[in-house]
Amino acid sequence: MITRRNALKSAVFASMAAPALIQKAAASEEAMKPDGAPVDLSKLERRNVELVAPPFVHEHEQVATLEPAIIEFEMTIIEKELEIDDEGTMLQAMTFDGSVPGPLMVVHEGDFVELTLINPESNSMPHNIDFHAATGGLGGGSLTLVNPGEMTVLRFKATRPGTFVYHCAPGGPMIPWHVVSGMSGAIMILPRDGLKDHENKPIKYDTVYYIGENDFYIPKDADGNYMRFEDPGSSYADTLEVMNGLIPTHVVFNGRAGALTGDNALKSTVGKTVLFVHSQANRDTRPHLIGGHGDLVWETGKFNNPPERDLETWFIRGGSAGAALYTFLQPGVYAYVNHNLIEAVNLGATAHVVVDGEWDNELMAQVTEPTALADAYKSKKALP
Ligand SMILES: [Cu+2]
Repeated sequence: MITRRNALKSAVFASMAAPALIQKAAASEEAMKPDGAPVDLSKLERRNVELVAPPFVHEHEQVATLEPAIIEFEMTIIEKELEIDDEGTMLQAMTFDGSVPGPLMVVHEGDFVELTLINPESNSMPHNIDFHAATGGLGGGSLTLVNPGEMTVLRFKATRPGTFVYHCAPGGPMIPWHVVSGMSGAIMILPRDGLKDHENKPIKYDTVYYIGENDFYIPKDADGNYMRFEDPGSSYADTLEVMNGLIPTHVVFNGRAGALTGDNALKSTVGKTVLFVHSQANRDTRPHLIGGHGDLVWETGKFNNPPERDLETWFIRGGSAGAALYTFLQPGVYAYVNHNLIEAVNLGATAHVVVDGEWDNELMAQVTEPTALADAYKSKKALP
């Protein structure tokens, strides 16, 4: 049996693999290019950005008007119990900055991301961060492992434009467990001159919504009721058993079933353009906007590739973040779902977008409202 103590030990063992030499180099302001030319980061401007909980995103420029800079972010890792559905099912969650998913960071290609990562004394586990956008050091994972009561600062250069997952990866079986406990988020690295369409023409969005999808694995007791645990460590053994069966009990957007429906529905207006950034750090998914489309979709999320057009459903590979741009043409309530409809409807992966505006009768009209079948039709089709 894997106890909490063993779980902690394996995570701490993983931390010992981090070479001290790399840590030292990472702490220096004097970086070196591959050709040996020094890069003096002390000359770069520093800009501090306050992160915002999803589905919202901090203010940012789409086309960079300023020179590349060091963009400072701060995240506090918070272990806390979260309710994940309307039935009161509880998860011993581990979070970046208190939200599931963690906040979306937005920078431009050529900027330096400098993250202060804080693991407060009140937590019970070591944590770290692996940025899929970063190069080397296990995405930063080998340089950022912090025990409760510690902090660390990681800097990496944003070299590839696109949407990328970040997640906790503290070593061994701790990696999938921390990820399915909520420790993932995304970063969007915009080209300095902004997004381009399939013809390489500049395009803009009015709003970004960040949707992080999670698969949860909540153990059941002998009576078939979801179990509740005192702390993350005591949930580990039972949770691992469900995880290894690969069948999630919940598949949700933004940390709980119903997180983005009802009063929390996303909002837009006819004529407005929304960029949906969708991440899944662990498992494949297939977003679909019921009644709408993906006008331009970067299915793999990487802006150096031309976007696909007019998609009905797009595929987000587990461990990646994609981006879909859509201009709303009709008012109404749209469901944004994972189009495995069992996961959408029964397990929780549904969001709503409430759109204001004028109905376009050319695009769609109710020619006859539902009404009793007329006798003429019955005889024509030989119906009873
Ligand atoms: Cu963690």
